[in-house]
Amino acid sequence: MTMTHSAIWQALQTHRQTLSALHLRDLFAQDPQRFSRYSLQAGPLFLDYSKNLITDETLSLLVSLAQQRGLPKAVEAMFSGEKINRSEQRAVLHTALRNRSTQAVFVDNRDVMPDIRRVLAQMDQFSTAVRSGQWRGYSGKPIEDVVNIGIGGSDLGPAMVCAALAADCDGPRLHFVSNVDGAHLWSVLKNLNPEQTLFIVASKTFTTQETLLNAHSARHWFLQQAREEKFIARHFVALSTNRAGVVAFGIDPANMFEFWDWVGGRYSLWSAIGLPIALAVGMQRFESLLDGAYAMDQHFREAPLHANMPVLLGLLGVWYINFFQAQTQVILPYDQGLHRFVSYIQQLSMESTGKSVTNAGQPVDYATGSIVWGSPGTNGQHAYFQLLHQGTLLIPADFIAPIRPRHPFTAHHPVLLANFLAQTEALMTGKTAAQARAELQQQGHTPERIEALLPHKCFAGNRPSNTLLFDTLDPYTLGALIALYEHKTLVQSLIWDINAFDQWGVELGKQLARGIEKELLEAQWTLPHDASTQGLIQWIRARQS
Ligand code: G6Q
Repeated sequence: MTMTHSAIWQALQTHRQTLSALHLRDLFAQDPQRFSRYSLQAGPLFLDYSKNLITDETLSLLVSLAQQRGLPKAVEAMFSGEKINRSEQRAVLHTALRNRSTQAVFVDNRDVMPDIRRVLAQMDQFSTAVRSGQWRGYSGKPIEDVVNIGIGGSDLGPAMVCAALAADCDGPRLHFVSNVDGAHLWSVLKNLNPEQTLFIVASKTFTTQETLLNAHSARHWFLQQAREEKFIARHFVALSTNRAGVVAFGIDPANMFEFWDWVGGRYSLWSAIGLPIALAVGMQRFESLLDGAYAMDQHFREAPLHANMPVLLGLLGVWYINFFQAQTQVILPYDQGLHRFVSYIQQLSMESTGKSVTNAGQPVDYATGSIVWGSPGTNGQHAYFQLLHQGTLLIPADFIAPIRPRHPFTAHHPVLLANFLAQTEALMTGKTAAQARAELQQQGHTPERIEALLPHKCFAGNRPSNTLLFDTLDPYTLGALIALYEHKTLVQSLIWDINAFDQWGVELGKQLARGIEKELLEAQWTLPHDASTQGLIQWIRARQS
């Protein structure tokens, strides 16, 4: 029997209909304990999920669904190294990278922890040498700028963390180049001195076209001034699983930081891919990031489903996607440091849950991943929040904020937090016609004008949101926050029985691009194309020649 025909799914559907007549305002009025009953602490994070379209019955049905889908067993399968990435026949062990206990973790009967600790020690040694100035460039000067060349999972994680921990950045300046558009590399290199620049070539496969082209161009730029190939060893390091590829590029294997096929790209910032983080903030803080993630891992593994933060977030997502047809989810960090966080979660969620067949290859008959978008508050309030408040779409929102800032302009923080709280309240309570009419009367409008304005001034409210609070955005808290969303993603994929760890959908475009590149450069046809693509190629060729 498929999931949508199961009794629990049907019960959720019936229950959802009964909620149509309810308003969150009424649910709060009926239950003075709603906030304390629907909130919880996990490690450094506090979650208030009371402003969701749920009752005790909703939660109990959703938890039953999770149980029936075998969630606890499947979670354990991941932690214990089973090959849950079935289409690629790989284990999924980003959690081993931040396993701060003495427990072994086995893949194919081999404990992976000694390798993990060896690479952590290598990262420690190298980052300390660079940060202290002991590691010198070819002309004897210390390293002042580090350029990470990588894309997707080899870029978004470290770039997001370095931005979030700006207050802790006390090492060399970090730059991230990802786009194959040469303008990206140029915008960074034009301001740098090759004598004091270190390049990190970050690529799990070491075959990614964009990264290799950027790395070759960076090498060329470097050698134009340094002249001698032997100096590459002091200025280029690699983060990869592909030793042969690294050597073929011309990077000394001694300068390679290894990771393994059981680390997915979008789950890799905890591995050697985190080297830019260690260089920017120091190894101790990088380890604190790991500690925070480990704390969330333990909570996820041990807390009962109904009091488990990633499970609750995952189930609430399923509730809106499958039973309210929500197609998007907005993430609103009220913390400027988290300005890269939404892009990071966008990849994590959309690459992991953008699937339409089950693990066994059967087409799904229910919605899976939704569109993740958003930006730091308060900017969005002056832009797209109008649609959140009065548009026709239901868009569940995650509001995220620290209660203490990490900058000297502390007087701004109450203003930021006031806006943060005001938005969640406005989305939930809305404004009734009676309230809007009273306001308009007070402003002295004529009765005709009041009636004309009234529909525009009412807010339906009843729009769901989660509120995530923490003390301050330090490495430990950030580690826990990222792990929370990783596990939320896993929970959803387990409910939907899809593989959260492959990404075959990105292959077709890559394959076609290789052929089209030849066609553009060599003016020959290598692929059969549709008329539109063929016409466009000819149009570009004609104007380039
Ligand atoms: C992530 C994806 C993808 C990947 C990039 C870079 O889960 O697999 O974003 O990280 O395509 O791949 P390489 O690290 O192999 O260059």
